[in-house]
Amino acid sequence: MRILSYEIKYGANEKKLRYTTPLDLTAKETYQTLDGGLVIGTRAAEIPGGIRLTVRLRTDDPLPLSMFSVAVEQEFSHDDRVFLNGYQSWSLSREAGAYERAPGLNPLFTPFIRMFRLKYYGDYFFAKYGGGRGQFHSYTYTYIRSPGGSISLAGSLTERAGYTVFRYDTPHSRLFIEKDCEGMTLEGDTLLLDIVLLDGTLPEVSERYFSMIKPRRDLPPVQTGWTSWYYHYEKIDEKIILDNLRAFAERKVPIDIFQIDDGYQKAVGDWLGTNEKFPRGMKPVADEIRKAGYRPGLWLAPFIAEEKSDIVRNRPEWIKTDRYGERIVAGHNPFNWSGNFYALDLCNPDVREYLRAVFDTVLNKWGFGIVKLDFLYAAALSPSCGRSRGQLMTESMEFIRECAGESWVLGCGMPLGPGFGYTDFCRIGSDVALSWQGEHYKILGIQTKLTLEHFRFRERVSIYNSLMSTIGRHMLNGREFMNDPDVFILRTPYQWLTPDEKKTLYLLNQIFGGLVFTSDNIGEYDPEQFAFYMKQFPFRPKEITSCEMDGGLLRTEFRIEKLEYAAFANMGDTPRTAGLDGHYAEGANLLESPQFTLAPHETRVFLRIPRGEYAVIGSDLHIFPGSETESVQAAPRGVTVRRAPSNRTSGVILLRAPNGKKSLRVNGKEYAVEATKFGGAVRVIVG
Ligand code: 9PG
Repeated sequence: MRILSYEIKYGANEKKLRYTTPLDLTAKETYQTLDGGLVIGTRAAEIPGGIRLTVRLRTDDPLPLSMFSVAVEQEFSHDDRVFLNGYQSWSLSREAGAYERAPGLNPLFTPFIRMFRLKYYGDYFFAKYGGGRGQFHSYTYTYIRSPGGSISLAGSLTERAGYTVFRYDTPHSRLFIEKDCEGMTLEGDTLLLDIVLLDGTLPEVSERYFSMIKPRRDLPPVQTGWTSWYYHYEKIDEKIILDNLRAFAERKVPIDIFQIDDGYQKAVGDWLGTNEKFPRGMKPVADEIRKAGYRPGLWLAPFIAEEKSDIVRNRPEWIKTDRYGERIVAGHNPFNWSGNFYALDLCNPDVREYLRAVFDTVLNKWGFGIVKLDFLYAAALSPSCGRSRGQLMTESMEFIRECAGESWVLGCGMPLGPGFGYTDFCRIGSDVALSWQGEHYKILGIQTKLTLEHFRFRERVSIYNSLMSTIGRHMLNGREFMNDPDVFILRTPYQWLTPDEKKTLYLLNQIFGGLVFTSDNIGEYDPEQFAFYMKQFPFRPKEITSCEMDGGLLRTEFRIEKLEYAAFANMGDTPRTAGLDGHYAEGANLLESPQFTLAPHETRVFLRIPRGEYAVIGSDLHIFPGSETESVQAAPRGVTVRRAPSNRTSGVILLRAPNGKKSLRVNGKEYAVEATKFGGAVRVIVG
């Protein structure tokens, strides 16, 4: 990547001004005074593995800034891949071929798109969608992956002055690093741009880049749990919640969080009152959850209010308006809500005071220990108060943290960059649907094959869409927040997934997620489903060492402490073959250089058989064989294998026996040593 020049557009003395200036990085610092007294300073510094470029602006009189862009020269080969980070949590984020097309919403469906205000869920109403080959953009960070696997990353260290948009034009060998500064008024000193360009492997550049971003938060440990949304949706009541809670408590399932989603509140916006389905209010429910040993969680959408809410009816001045005085619509949901929902005006001190009271009530009076904050993008739909969208979003996230104190926040529907350092957990993909591609639409009463994929709606509810971002954004997990990949589904009723699809969603969420929930009523599971569900415990952090997509086939390698795994997922609709070199275990089956065919939407996980005496070389107690075991201790009187306390499954652990042993005493029982493909082993029966 070679930085060429910058371009700036602003207003001064009633004129629109525009400058383009070459950027000479051999000069460490440059200063230039432009018309209207605007001073622009650039600074380039070498950092380990790359460079850091900062751009500062200074003006005594307020000046409107309308555009800032840095042009970078970069040659793209046809085999290069480019990571495109979507606008907000739900927006598809994936690697694209350097010469692919990624056009905006499909104009064929304009009436529907208008009716449901789909534009406002994404960036379609303000971003540039060229639609030509190699014309696409990425928010806050991006990288180019060359065929050998080397990575060139470009990332912003702060979105405080506005979203940083990496806009590609690959046929013209260009990458433009732009600030979305619409609506921004400059005054005093502004750190406009602070970016790094880094080269290395994906784990290397991720580690360097994300560790430089400020503010930083100490992140919580990985979490498992339950949420009410993806089974009952808004049709929850106290009984449904407590029935589900009982199913976990009776079986002593060691989840961490039990979260109530949308459906308890009086209306979206009216958070201080519950509806008739929660006649005792929320405190008694939170208390029961705590009594069962779980952390109670509650869903809120603090920046919006729906049509029928008291806020919309009685506090019209709390709703943000555009320059024509029209209320700003954040979306339209006639299904579970009352139609339009509107953005609150966070510049209004009364709105802030109300939200402080809401957080105080939910966290301190009702006693919830984590809040899922949804539709956060609504804080920054339109520039206002002299601030760009990214500025508004960053300040809103700062406000959220102020309201929540040290309580855990799970961000959702959130532009990610501005939330870095403010949330503990964050949704990093779309909602899952109850089928692989989401709903097929009926048009004029006729069932079609059309899904929102045909609309090119990147925020669409779909398992495929969700998983693509779970894979694409995995590097954020444990660095900026703990990734929430959305729920997995193992149940039988009310879903339309094949067994392979259920397993893929389960395994990929467990590999790449830092907070993994389900909405299943585990009391409805048959014994086989329950056993499979229990094989997630203990849920341990993963270190992803490689992750590559090859035309719909995912191949990833990761570590759980010292154990090494490889997983393959066929995200495509036709069978794919794959293979591994070396010694692997799939469950308790030992395999030499396995070669296999993956059915559409199928995933398989393999443990690389570790070396050493008394190593666990296979196990069917856990979806990641071997990670159920905490320690193996060998003493003259026998071997002790200790499982993690949360692992309660039954099955076998394959333990390597040292050379020359005929039998081995393990956990007080004598086992014959069997000859396996890879030497002597004992088959320890557990449970
Ligand atoms: C509650 C839900 C759940 C869910 C959230 C969010 O693009 N869309 O139209 C769209 C609408 C709703 C939505 C996601 C996308 O769901 O992600 O987990 O909390 O709200 O209403």
